[in-house]
This record gives sequence, C-alpha cells and structure tokens, in this order.
Amino acid sequence: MAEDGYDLWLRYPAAEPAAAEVIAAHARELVADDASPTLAAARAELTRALTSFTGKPPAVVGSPTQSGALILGTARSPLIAGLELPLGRAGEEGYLIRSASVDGRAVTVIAANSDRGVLYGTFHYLRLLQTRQPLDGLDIASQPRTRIRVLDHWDNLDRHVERGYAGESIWDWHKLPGWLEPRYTDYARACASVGINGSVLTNVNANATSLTPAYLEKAAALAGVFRPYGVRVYLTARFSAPIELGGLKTADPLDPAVRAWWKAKIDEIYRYIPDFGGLLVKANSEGQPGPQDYHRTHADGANMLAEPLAAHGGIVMWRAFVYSSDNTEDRAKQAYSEFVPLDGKFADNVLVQVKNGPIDFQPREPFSPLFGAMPKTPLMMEFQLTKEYLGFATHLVYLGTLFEEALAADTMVAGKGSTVARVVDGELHGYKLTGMAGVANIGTDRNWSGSDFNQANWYAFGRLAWDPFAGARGIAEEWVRMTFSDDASVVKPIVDMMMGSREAAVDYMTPLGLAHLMGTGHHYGPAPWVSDLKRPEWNPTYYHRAAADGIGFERGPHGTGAVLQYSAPVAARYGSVKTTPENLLLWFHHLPWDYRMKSGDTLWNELVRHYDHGVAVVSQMRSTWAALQGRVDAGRFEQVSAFLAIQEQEAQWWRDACVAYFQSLSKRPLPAGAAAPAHPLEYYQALKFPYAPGQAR
Ligand code: GCV
Repeated sequence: MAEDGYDLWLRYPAAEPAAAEVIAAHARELVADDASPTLAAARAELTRALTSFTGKPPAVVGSPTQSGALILGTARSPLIAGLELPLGRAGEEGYLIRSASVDGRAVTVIAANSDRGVLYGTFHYLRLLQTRQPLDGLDIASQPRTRIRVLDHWDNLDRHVERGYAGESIWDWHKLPGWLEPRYTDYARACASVGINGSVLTNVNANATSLTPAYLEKAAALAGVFRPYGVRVYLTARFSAPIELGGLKTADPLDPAVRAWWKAKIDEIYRYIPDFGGLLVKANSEGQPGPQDYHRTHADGANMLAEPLAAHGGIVMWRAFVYSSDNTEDRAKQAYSEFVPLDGKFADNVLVQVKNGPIDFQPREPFSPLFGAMPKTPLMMEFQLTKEYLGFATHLVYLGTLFEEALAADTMVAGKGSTVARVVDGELHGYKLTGMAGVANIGTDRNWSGSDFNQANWYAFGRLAWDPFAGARGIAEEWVRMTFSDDASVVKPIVDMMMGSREAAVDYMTPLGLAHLMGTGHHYGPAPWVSDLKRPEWNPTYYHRAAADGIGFERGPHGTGAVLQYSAPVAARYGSVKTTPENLLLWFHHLPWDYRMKSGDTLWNELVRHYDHGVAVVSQMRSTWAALQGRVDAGRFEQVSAFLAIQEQEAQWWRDACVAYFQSLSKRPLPAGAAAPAHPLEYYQALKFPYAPGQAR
C-alpha cells in the first residue's frame, strides 16, 4: 500500500531482518491479559505492531515459558506483583519499562499502577522499537508532569472547523450515535500514544445545542470509543445556555434559577457520560456571552459551573483569552488586568487556560505575563496546533520550537529559573490541578492534519504536555524516525529543516517582534496596511505602528506600561531598548528606522534582511527535501514538495508585500543586494481572498 499519512507515527512498517530478529527476540511471548478494555487495547496495539514488524503475531501466554517474554500489567497481576517493582516511580498514570528476570528467564516488563499507565507504557515501548533503541538493560520510569492534557477542537456542529485547514470536523454529528467511524478509534489511539487524555469536542465559540439530549447522546457515543484509550470527553459551555435552552430570562451566575439550571444540566451530562471531563468556557470575549453581562466576575461564572461539576469529579477550564470592544487598554494588557485581581477566587476545580502569549498565537510573542502572576489559581497552557497565523496547512512550520520557547521562558517571579514550564507543571506555585491544551489541527483530510508535517505539531504537543521539559529537537527526531524513515541520512536533514522552520516563518511574516500583520478575518497572507476596521485592535496598524518616524509598539514604562505586568527583572529587561532581545524588539518598543541594531546596521536594513532571510530558508528547505527523492515514499514526497513550493511563493509574497508597505513609510532605500518587490504596493493591497478556509462562522 502506498503511504498516505493516515497511519501518522503509528505506521509499524516491516523491520529489516536484523532489527526484526532483535524485536522478535524480546517478544517471543506476550504475557498480557485483556481484563479491561484499556488492557485489551494495549495488547491489541502490541500485537498489531509486533506482527507488522516481524511478520508474525506474538504468542499470548499466561506466564513466560522461555526467555524473551514481554509482560504487561498492573500490580493486580500476581506476576507483576511478584517482581516487587518500584511502582511509586510510575505515579497514577505513568509506567515502568524494565528488563527483568522471571524464574531465571529474561523478560521485559511494562508495569503501571493503572491500566492507562500500561497503555502509555506500551506506546513508549513501541517508540523504542520504532526508533530502534537498545532493548536490553531497560530501566525506564515515566509519569506525566501535567494532569489535564487535552485537545481543544474548534469544531462546529455543522462540521465546519474554525481555523481548521484539514477538511471538515472528524465528528460526524449527523450520523452519531448510530455510526461510529473507525477514525474515532484511530484518533483515540493516536492521542493515547502521546499521552493526551482529553478531548474538548466543540468550539469555544459555543453552540448551546451541543448540551441538548440529542447531542449528549452523540457525545456519549464518542466517549465510549475513547474510554479504553484513556481519553475523556469535555464540552464547551455557552454561557447563555440557560436562556437559549432553558427559557430563563437571565444567565446571571448568581441567580438561583440559573444555578439550578446548570446543576440539572451537569447532572444530566453525567447520566450520559459518567466520566465526563468537564466544561471549557470562552466568556466575554469576541462577542461571547459571559458573567460580565450581569456585572459579575469571571470567577463568579466559573465557580457557578465548578460547583455541580465538582460533585462528579469534573473541572472547568475558563479561558483567559479576553479582550473587550469598549476597553481602550493595550490589548496585550487586558487578560492580566482582568484576571490577576481574581487570583485565589476560583473554586478548586477551576483551571484558567492561558494562551502562550499575551495576544493571540502569533508566530512569535513574549510569554503571557499571567504566568507567574497567579500563584493561587492553577493556570493551564493553551497552545495552537492549527496554524491560523502560520501559513495554514501548506507551510512547513514545526511548532515544537515555539512551544519549547514559551515553556522555557523565565518569569523570574521566584528568582532565576522560574520558567513557564514550572508554572504549568504546578511545581512553582504548588498547583494541585495542572494542564495543557492544544487547539487541534485535525480534520477529515486523509492525513488528518492537512499536511504530513502538521502531524508533528500534534505529536509534539502531546509529548510536551506529558513533559514540558522535553526538547523540541528530540521530539522532532522521534517523530521523523517513526513517520518517515529511520535512516540517519534522511532523519538529520528533515529534523534540521523542521528545527529552522518556525524561525523562517517569523522572518518572512513578522520579524523582530512584529505581530498580527495578517489579512482581515481569514488571517491568510500579508495585510499590514489595514487600518479601517471598526475595532482598533483588529487593525494591523494598531500592532506595528509604523509611520515616518519609525516602527513598533511602545509598551515600556513610558508607553502602555505592558512590561510592568512582568516581574521586576523581566520588566526591567523588556522595558529597556538595550536589553530587550532583538527578536521581540518591536513588540515592546517603537524605534526610529535608523536605530542602530547590535549588528551596527540600521533597523530598516535589518528588517528587510530578516524578510529576505526567511524566504531564503524556505528555498533551502525545498532543496533539502528535493534531495530526499527516492528515500521517502512517492505519495508523501510529492505532496510535501508541492507544499514547499507554495510556501516559497507565499513567503516571497509576504516579504514583498511587507517590504513594499513598510518602505512606503520608511522612505529608505533597500539595503545593498535586496531585490525590489515584484509588484507595486497597490497590487498586494488589491488581493482579496473571500473563500480562504477556516474563517469564523
Ligand atoms: C475560537 C482568535 C481566532 C478566533 C478564535 C479566538 C479564540 O481570535 O481568530 O477564531 O475563536 O482566537 O481563541 O477564542
């Protein structure tokens, strides 16, 4: 069969003879019961993979009869209990993978305290096989550093995916609950393989219909498919649902009738889905209803839902992505202004979900100042896997490096090393609840994510949610070896390409700390000139503030003071032009076009050079990929080649349009060697894309 990307990183191709021999020698027998659906899923996955690697299914036995058995289970199994493994190191969801001996026979053990841990350990073991790691002398212990690891699907009930570039929603609501697409099982397998344990099925721009009995029955059917894989179902709550569904006159969170309505609704949800995870809420942002409509706070709203959820072990994920149409405060400051005064006021089962940057999933943003500023409220990270601002489906942009940069950022709130990762994993402030959410990039496209390389962003998210300290390069390498080839001469160039890809996109779109220069509404392509939209912060000109005198948004102490939302040392660093890292310079400062950069060259010249560099890196990526012809299967090779050609064209378009526009303001000549844009500025300004995909509906 030709490869079409459907199998993701779980391809399990036949191993070359020597490797097949080693794999088989470590799995001559499988000791694995199927006493629960989760254990059965682990056994089935191993059987499927081992059969495919070695050409032969492993023998399933009750206890090892020879050396080379693979044993999996929890301490409920007498065989595992007899090994007296240090299962404390596995925690509730983690696992141990160990080389051991049973009655003098060499065995490999995958052991855990829960069935889910066994499943996660199984996928780890399969990773070892897929990446041809040594299988002797194993002593692996792993447990997740965050508890809630969810994909947020911005999927509407009509199957349109907001900011989706991979086809329609994979949830075929109309045919549910009667028809369960096999794809739902494969989705759950893929999630479990990287430790994702939750799925928010519906868009944060929520539709109350998803909470009606007919739709709860559909959601329950999905929950039934996901359950063996440890993936819990969550839904989004439209705050005005008591009015829309319940016929109440108000959705005031302090109104007893409203509270009673939500309690009854939540109890009802649990009758359909006994292990329902909880609710995700976007309130009082971008037109969504919320508690502020009734002069109540975000905490009032969240706590109203949290109380009945707590009775069932559910949680609320309340989003901090709020900015208001009648607030003239710098948009980058609004979430902090709104939420920090509420620290400590949320119920114990509420997490506040914070986007990595203060604005909105831009190619580069500084970390959100909320991280480190709410020690009494668990903050969970929200990353965007779907590339709304990063070239949609066709641009090859590996987001592992973006995630890593955000997690490694140092809030300095408790001295050096107070990284965002330590906030998110709960260690810094002693959070009891911890989590990470990724806005999904999944749709009905055969390859799930709109491109083969976008799968890496799903993969990297899961791996980093499990361990926020894992490195982006190592994750990329694992993914390439499992997804394309284990041949080092293929792995290295692809990994190098991935590792440089996000910086290239920053360079050809929004270098030096620029942000939000994308086309109106759809966010496709460059439109830095747009200045006529109703709300100031919808206009790119609001963000770059380019004019004859210079470019950039002054957020220092003499500007909007946004830097003062960070801890003192970070505020001092970002507050001064001299100490602000150049890759965030124009985010924090407005500077003259002739400002001297560290290189000694002017800001204008460097800006143009960054744009050129971004395009050059994409051209280099094309050549790197072209050289792999014949070493990657033809179907995927061709599509990646075509997408890279699109990316190169679009990178050039971004560069030319931005350079033409900024030059109309800077009135400076292009630096030596830089080519004039292919067209006059008016050409770029006249381009229209009414049907660009993924637009909000
Ligand atoms: C779901 C951005 C996107 C919106 C999205 C919003 C959010 O503004 O453009 O489509 O809405 O973020 O995260 O709520």
